[in-house]
This record gives sequence, structure tokens and C-alpha cells, in this order.
Amino acid sequence: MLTRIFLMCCAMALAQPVMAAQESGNTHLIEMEGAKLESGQLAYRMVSHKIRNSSGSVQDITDRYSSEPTIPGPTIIMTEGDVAEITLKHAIKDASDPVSLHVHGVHFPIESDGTMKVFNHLADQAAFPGKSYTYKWTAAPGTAGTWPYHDHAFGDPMLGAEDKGLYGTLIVNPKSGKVAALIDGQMKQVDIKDIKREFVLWMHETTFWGMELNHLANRQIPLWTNPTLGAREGELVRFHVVGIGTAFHTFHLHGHRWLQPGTSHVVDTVNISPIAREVFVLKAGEGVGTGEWHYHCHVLQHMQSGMMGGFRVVK
Ligand SMILES: [Cu+2]
Repeated sequence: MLTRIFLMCCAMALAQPVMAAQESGNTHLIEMEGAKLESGQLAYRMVSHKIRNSSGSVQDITDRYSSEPTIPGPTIIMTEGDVAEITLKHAIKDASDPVSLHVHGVHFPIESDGTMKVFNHLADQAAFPGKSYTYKWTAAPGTAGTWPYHDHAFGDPMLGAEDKGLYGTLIVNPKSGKVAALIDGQMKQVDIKDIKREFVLWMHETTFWGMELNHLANRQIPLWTNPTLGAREGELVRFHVVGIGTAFHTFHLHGHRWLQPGTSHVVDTVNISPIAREVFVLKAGEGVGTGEWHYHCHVLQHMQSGMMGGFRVVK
């Protein structure tokens, strides 16, 4: 009897975090597909994203996304306490290999690992041609951050095809709604809702692949390769710099500096190794004003190959 009570208590304790998340947070109902671009590269596309809140009302935010497949893929934004059900469809023409979705950072059961049986010893967790696969993620407390998601199945059942463009970004905002930043030369807590523009920059071999999250227009704008970014002087902007592939980079932004997350270090150049991230908020043009500020990888060989872009700060 005691054992039974103990087991019941354990089961309740184990079940509690997921239930708490479902009760307090939103549920994201997402449909995505893996597709092929005209260039032959692969890319994810957002088909549908609906958010159901704790009282059951549903908001459709699909129109915030590009209607076309993009590199990087759609940026999924959640808040600590949210859960997501993501159904991935196979839409890669003339391909028999399955496509999958493997995410970092958040919690998920082993069935949602997005890997193949040869890898997880359980099952193929991927969408085969004409089929789909559903993944469940929980943005549990403590999983706030910017995380990559990517394929782990196509072409090579051990590695997948992230190298061909099947990768994207998950942002889990903290429940507090605030992030640390260096603003007007001081460490401050910034309200995330005051950030009107975010730039997602993936560093892949010798190219930046970018996306703007424009919260003024409620749109995700694909920026493609080595883009020029734009902001108004004094605007709070958040950068999400992510590495992918095999190369090691040094991300540098001219004229600006930021607080290295979790520290009081002020930096203007950071190392970005594959799947490493640097996420920071700054005030556009702070102390330096308007101008065509540049960002680039500081590895000379990568710079020589054109790994750079502009950060245009205007009045
Ligand atoms: Cu580099």
C-alpha cells in the first residue's frame, strides 16, 4: 500500500510540471513543411501557426510568416510555460528521404527527438513522402533562450540535411518579460515588448543568412544572404547570432557594444562556433549616432569571402 501511494505521489510529481505549463501558458498549434527552393537548397516553410490560450480562445498568426520556404526557417516565438505541437509535412519534390525537426533547449519526450531509429533505437521520427510527423515541445521554466531547430534525417539518417538549409530559430522569451541589456552605458532590465525589431543572423561557412522580426509590422521578413539591416536611431533591437556548419567565426559589429549574456562583460566581438548563440539587446546608434555601421565575421578568410553586411542606423 505504502509503495502504491509512493508511486502515485511520484507519478503526480512527475506529471506536475507539464500540466502546470499547459494550465498557465499558451499552446502553439503549428504546421510546417520541409521543401525545396528553386536553387536546389532545402528550407522549412510555415504552413499554419495558431495560439490557443489558457481560456481556450485561438489566435491565428500565420500571416506573420513568409508564405515561402526560407533560410533560416520560420522563427518560432514562445514564452516559458508554453507548449507546442508541431506537425511537419514532407514537401520535398522528387525525394524519397524523410525530413525531420530536432530542437534544442526545450523539453520534449524521446518520441519528439526528430531523429531516426538508427540513432534513437526507438522509431523513425520524421515525415516520409506523403506523410507527416508531430512533435511536442514544452518551453519549461528555465528554457528561456534562443535555440536552433534543424533536420536530423534527410539524406544521411545520422546527420540530416541542416547543411543544405533545413534549420531555423526558436526563441523562448522569459516569463518575466524582461532581459538584461547595456542601455545608455548602464546595465538595465529591458521589457521585451519594447523591442520592436529583432535580427536573426545565422553564420554558415562564409555567409550570413538573415531574418528580421519586425514587431511594428508584425511580420517576419526573410533577408537571405549577407543582408543590410536597418533601424532608427534610439530603437531597441535584439540580435540573435547563431553558428551552423563546420566553421568557427568571430561576430563583430561596428560602433556598438553589448552585455555578454549572464555576465557584466561589455563586448563588441564574440566567438560563434557551430550551434553556439549570442543574443543581445542594444540601442541603435547609442553614443555613435546614425551611419552605415557594418557587421562581419572577423576571421580574415571569411571576410575576404564576403561574410559581411551593413547595420544602417537612420534618424
Ligand atoms: Cu567566420
